[in-house]
Formats: sequence, C-alpha cells, structure tokens
Amino acid sequence: MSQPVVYGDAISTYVRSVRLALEEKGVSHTLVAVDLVKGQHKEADHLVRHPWGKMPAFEHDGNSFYEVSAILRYIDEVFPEPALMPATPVGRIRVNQVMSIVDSYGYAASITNIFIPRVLVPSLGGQTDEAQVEAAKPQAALFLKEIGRLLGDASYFGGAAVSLADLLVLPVLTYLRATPEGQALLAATPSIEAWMGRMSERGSVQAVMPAT
Ligand SMILES: N[C@@H](CCC(=O)N[C@@H](CS)C(=O)NCC(=O)O)C(=O)O
Repeated sequence: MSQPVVYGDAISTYVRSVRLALEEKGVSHTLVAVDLVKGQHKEADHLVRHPWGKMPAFEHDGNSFYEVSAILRYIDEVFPEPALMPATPVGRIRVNQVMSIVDSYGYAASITNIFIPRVLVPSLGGQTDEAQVEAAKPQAALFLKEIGRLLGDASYFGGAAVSLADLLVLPVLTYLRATPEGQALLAATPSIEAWMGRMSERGSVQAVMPAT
C-alpha cells in the first residue's frame, strides 16, 4: 500500500482531522501544502483535486478523494487498527450523528462565523463583522450544548475509545476556544472542556496540532 497524500494547509481544521486519523492509525503521510490564506485552494491545480475549491484533497493507492467525513471513514476501513468506529450500531450512529452535526452546523457557526471574523480577519489587517459573530452565537451555543449532551458521561463520542467524531470535533473547538465567545460557551459546558483536556494528551494531537 502506498503512503497517503493530503493536500491542504496545516492550519485547516478539516486537514487536521484527516491527519489526526492517520496519526491515530500510525500511518505516515505526505502533506502537500496548499496555502489557505493565499487562496491556493481556488487555483486550477487544486480545483482538479477538489472542484468545490475546499481542502483537503486526499490521494491513496492511485485513487483521489475529497469530502472529509468520507475520507475519514475510508482511512478507518483501509487501516484497521485501532478501530475509529465503535463496534455497536448505537455507538456508530452516535459517531455518525456527531460528524454530521459538525459538517451541517458546527463548523459554520464556530469557524466560518466566529473564529474567522474574530481572529483570522483581524490577523490579516481586516475588521471583524460584529453582526456576523453575534448572529452565530446561538448556533454555536446549540452546537456545544448538543455535543455535550451526546457525549454524556462517556470519555469519547463513541464511548470508551477515540472515534472519528472526536477527531472531527477537536480542531473546530480548538479554534472556537481561541475566541472570547468560544471561551464563554466552553465555560458553560465543562464536560466538553474536560474532553478537550483528555484529547490534548494524545500523541496524534500533539503531532498534528502542536501549538494548540
Ligand atoms: N465539505 C468539505 C468542507 C471542507 C472545508 O470547508 N475546508 C475549509 C478549510 S477547514 C476550506 O477549504 N475553506 C476554504 C474556503 O471555503 O474557501 C469537506 O468535507 O471537505
């Protein structure tokens, strides 16, 4: 089997999720840099890999894929140990549910509408759209409340072991926590804060997200 190739920027949450899964599996990979801030994901060579102009794109054994949830499930099937999906149907639907919540609501609320205007835009010399951030706060609050409810008393979203859901949520919450709005929301969901603490001790997280 060939070594997987991830095309994207190391700062991207979705790129991080794919790299976290590969690290959890102990699979070496190549990261081919596509600069997010410079907009290289909208350039012709990347659009061949990902026609929607997003990152990451992923190559393995002569096949090319995009869409992170699909890539994560592929990684889990092709590299079997350790399993990143629970063994039971209820465990698996939980993980799939949390992954879908991130893709459908959590990423937009936390990253597109809070982290990017609050942190990334000012770091590039622009001004925060306060109305955009304000409007996103209820959705971000619901995101945290729901994933807190779904985590319940378990250590991880799929139960006792780390799953794909944990690897999709963590990079998103790490950036949300870098905003005052995110800090206030996390203070209100201590079980999620504690889960972030557990996740931060993992070797995969230290390898892929060293400064966060
Ligand atoms: N549904 C896509 C979402 C990927 C995505 O939104 N990636 C972000 C980086 S974390 C991106 O490419 N943003 C750049 C843009 O939207 O222009 C997937 O699962 O791959």
